[in-house]
Amino acid sequence: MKSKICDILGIKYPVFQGAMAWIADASLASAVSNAGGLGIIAAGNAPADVVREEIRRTKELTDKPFGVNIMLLSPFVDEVVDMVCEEKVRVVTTGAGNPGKYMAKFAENGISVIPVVASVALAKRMEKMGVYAVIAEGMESGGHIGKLTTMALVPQVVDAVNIPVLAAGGIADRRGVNAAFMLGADGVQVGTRFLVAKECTVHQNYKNRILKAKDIDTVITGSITGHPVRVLKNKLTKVYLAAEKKETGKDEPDLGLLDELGRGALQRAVKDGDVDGGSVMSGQIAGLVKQEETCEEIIKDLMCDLDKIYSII
Ligand code: TUI
Repeated sequence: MKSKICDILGIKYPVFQGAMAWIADASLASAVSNAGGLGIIAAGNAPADVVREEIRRTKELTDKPFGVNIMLLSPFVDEVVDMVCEEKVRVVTTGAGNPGKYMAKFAENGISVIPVVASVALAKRMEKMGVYAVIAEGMESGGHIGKLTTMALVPQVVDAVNIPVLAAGGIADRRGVNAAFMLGADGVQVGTRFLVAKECTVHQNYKNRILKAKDIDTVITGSITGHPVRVLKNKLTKVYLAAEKKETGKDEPDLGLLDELGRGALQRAVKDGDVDGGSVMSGQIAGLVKQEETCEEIIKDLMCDLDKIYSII
């Protein structure tokens, strides 16, 4: 079994680093790419110039392939799409939506598009639009999530499409990687474990929360607003979940209050280290993540013995 992903993208290991908004910058992405995986810069909600700067820094820090993730709920999507084309980024992953309206532009610029999908229907639609591969992401993941688990989603997507499938959600060690390959995936995307990488510039308080998290420590906020987000439980989630339940008299939750509570919350946790009042996005697998390591150590550990088992490398 040879992973199709590696040959075409020019990477050594079929491991993508999950795009984490405000977190996945040039430092993390270049370290992952230098270690043989695919480092990914997260555009998140940032304007194009901020992301351009990270792309240029990454080009200085690595000569290996890397990607940019475009978060489709961002108000800056259009300008970020134009900018990744100008910067001749080779791989674009997308999240939190359907990248359909940008596909022609990506194709004109020779960009390989790899969208995150949370359902078979979207995977099939994406295949028809000519994407290079899909990332089937289960709801074990941190951040914005769909409804299905990795175990249920990945094999159904694998059977439904004829393009490579990467598995994401709940994968943080070689057992998870093996399981993904058993489900028919051609590669994996890993987020939470790279959050505590030595090269990851997230605030140390955030890393410490991940390192001490237990299996049952995440909750899902935002179900009511249609944008469910998995985060570690803290003071903010207590208030937020209570506000989601609270009725305003019109039999509706107080959407204004929810908006206010959520605004800037991720940035507060990532940059200021406010892990009580901020949003600490994390996958369910955080309980397995016990030490800070370099990206090279993480990738070697994820891939350990896999080459012998599947001769994928
Ligand atoms: O996008 C993510 N994870 C994210 S984005 C993010 S920033 C954010 N903050 C607050 C609210 C919302 C976003 C933090 N984490 N993962 C990829 C992902 N995409 N997960 C699920 C999906 C998805 C869900 C539904 C993709 C497409 C979709 O349907 C689109 C359609 O039109 O059918």
